[in-house]
Amino acid sequence: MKIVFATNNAHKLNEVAQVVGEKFELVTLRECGITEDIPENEPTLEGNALAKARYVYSRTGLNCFADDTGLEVDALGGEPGVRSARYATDGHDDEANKRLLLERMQGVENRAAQFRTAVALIMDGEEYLFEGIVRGDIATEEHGEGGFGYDPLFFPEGGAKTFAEMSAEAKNQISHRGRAVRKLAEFLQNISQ
Ligand code: ITT
Repeated sequence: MKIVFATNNAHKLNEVAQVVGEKFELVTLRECGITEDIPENEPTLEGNALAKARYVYSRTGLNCFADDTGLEVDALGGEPGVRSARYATDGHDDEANKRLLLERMQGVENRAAQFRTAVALIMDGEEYLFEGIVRGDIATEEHGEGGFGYDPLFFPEGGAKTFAEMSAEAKNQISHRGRAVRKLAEFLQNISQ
């Protein structure tokens, strides 16, 4: 089954391709001729994921899904949340975002946080949502070179390694995106049988 994954983030594409394996052929935005940035102005992760999927569906008519992810920090009242990409600046400045997070968390004892992913699927015009969450803790400094975004600052599930210190497979096993995309893959498999 061919399905469009509406993302411009190559790291996400690799992670998701690994989870869905051979079962689905992922079509990229570029392959559908969509090169412009898709607006993400909704107040929730679910709203943004749906907005991205609707944009692609209306342009291509192809079955598609999109994800929106946020890092939700307990001591910051769930921030940066839906604003995770634009936390420090208007753009996707990962370095500035991590610096600002460390600054806001300086001296804060409660370091509990979660990554949350909302996946929106549009299949034959019907809309579906899937969610994946991983709880963890915010580090006091960066650890590791792998992953992307906030990964060097997040210790998942009480572990001693950040996502940036784990292999892609190990991250996918327990990550927000791995969990949400496995639900999506199961759903797609059930309806295609
Ligand atoms: P899209 O094209 O799919 O929209 P994006 O990079 O804009 O790609 P998001 O809006 O979902 O993706 O990302 C929000 C922010 O959260 C952004 O700063 C990412 O770097 C960060 N992020 C997303 N997934 C992450 C993950 O698995 N680990 C660490 N940071 C992540």
